[in-house]
Amino acid sequence: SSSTPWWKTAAIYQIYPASFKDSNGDGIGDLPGIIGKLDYIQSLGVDAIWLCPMYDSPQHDMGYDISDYEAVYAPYGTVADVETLIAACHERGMRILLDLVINHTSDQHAWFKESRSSKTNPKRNWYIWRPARYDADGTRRPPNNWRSTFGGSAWEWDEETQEYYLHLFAVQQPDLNWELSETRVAIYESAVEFWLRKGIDGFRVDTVNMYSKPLDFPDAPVIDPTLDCQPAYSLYCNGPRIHEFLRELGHILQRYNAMTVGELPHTPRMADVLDYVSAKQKQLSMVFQFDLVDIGFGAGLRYDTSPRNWTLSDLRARVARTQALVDGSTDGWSTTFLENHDQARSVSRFGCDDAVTHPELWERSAKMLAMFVASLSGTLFVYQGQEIGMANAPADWDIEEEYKDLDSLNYYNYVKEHRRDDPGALARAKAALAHLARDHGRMPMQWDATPNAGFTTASAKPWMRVHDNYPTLNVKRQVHRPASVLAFWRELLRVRRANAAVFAEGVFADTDASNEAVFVFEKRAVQQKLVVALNFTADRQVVDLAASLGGTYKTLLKNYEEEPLDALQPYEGRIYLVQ
Ligand code: TEU
Ligand code: CA
Repeated sequence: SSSTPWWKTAAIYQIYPASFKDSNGDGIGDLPGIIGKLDYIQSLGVDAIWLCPMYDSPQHDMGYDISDYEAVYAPYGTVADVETLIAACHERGMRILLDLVINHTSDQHAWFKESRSSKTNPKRNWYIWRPARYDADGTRRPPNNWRSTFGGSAWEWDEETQEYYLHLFAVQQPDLNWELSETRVAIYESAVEFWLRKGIDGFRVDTVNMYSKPLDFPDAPVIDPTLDCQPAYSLYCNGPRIHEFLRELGHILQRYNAMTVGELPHTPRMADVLDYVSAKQKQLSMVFQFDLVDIGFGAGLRYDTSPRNWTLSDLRARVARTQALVDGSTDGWSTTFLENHDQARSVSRFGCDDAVTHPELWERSAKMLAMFVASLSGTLFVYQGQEIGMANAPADWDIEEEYKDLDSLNYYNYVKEHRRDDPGALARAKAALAHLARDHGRMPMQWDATPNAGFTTASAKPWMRVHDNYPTLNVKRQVHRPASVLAFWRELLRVRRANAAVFAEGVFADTDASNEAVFVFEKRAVQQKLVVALNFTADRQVVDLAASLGGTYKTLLKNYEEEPLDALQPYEGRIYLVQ
């Protein structure tokens, strides 16, 4: 209907500027590179793009450490290039979202430089400063035991002014103090309205549930006694004033009719999620919930885990829990996604990623996972390279040499230093990172089979190494081949759009929650239903689809020719429409 917002049934393509396309041979992707590929993006059939941070930044955390909200990181281009990109998207009938990172700034932002300059500076309280605690013997300790997301204490001592500042992420990412209305107004003016006035259509909102801290800063319970500081998500996520702040931000966004997708980690209760996205609350349009992609991570340190440490029954329980928000029983909305710049590649986590020696299994599993994510309800997000089945870095790549993410490297160095007595520790850390590191999603986009995969010029040194498999796995090889992963995604997005009521808004039901090999689920709409059958294993599985398919049905999508109702081949997937 005319009152349905554009974004509910949309597919949105996420771009990581450093790794998408380099236009000038410096080895770093850039805005002109993106502009030159907009026809390709449009040809996929997506409605919008989300551009990861392109703001000025010292790049300790790939631009999530912003030193100036109103300027662009010079290697990416200029503000004028962003204006050109906005216009070029709109000319093609696509919308554009920017990334809004307002939990913290860079320590090189002018606001923080002032704040740390003295205790009496007018911007001192724009960040979160606290005195030390002292033990009886005079040992200095941080205000509490919180651990930062990237390791070590969440508090950094400032020699100059003899206080600690809070950083939930890297040391170079001090948390803003949202308690002060003066600070909030400055954030809205600089980070939010500066770009809304340029005509963007909305924001992906970073760490949207962390702005309101409990002001007594309680210690986190000790969940791992071997760590000197503790994960404290449940204390700083979803804090006391968070919804007041987001309603305030919402007033501004509504003036521009801007759409928002908030990043909502560590929020397991669906009632809490609904508070952010309920239409009558007027806070966010939708959120990213991490229930599904967090599967297989460790509870204390995220990478304290082993590869493929998940079960299908756990995965389907996470799907069922999150789909309940978008089944029409609430006035809220959410997303469906398997990849982003913080995740390893989905074919490596859930399928077969060996495109060179097992091309058939790789291709089938990439298509099966595409059917999986696209047939769930919610706004669909596709991450660059996912549409061609890009894979994790080879497991034998040297971590210290090739990985760039501070999260990976901090973890690796922590294990090296603190677990010397445990002979297997380093090998386990390597295996976990080879499977789950954020680096895997950040490798250069593979455009063709020329040196450097067409990401940059042949003689350039790309900022991150190009995957060894690029001669086999690249856009050029797939773009005109009807059986390719890329062609499959285009058809899938077309079919999803044509049947949006059941694909994007249908009611999910699992058919056999304890099955550890095959995931068969239904999606119901008023007139029709989907039956989606997915084999998550590399073996043939016996199934009984006839029971679910009663009535007239047709096959909308599949990744094998034959379609017997009593068996699924390795990584086979089918989507049936039942009327
Ligand atoms: O991520 C925030 C977040 O909570 C996590 O998903 C985080 O990436 C993960 O737990 C770390 O291993 C956002 C951005 O997406 C991420 O790239 C940034 O590093 C982070 O915020 C800090 O701005
Ligand atoms: Ca460049």
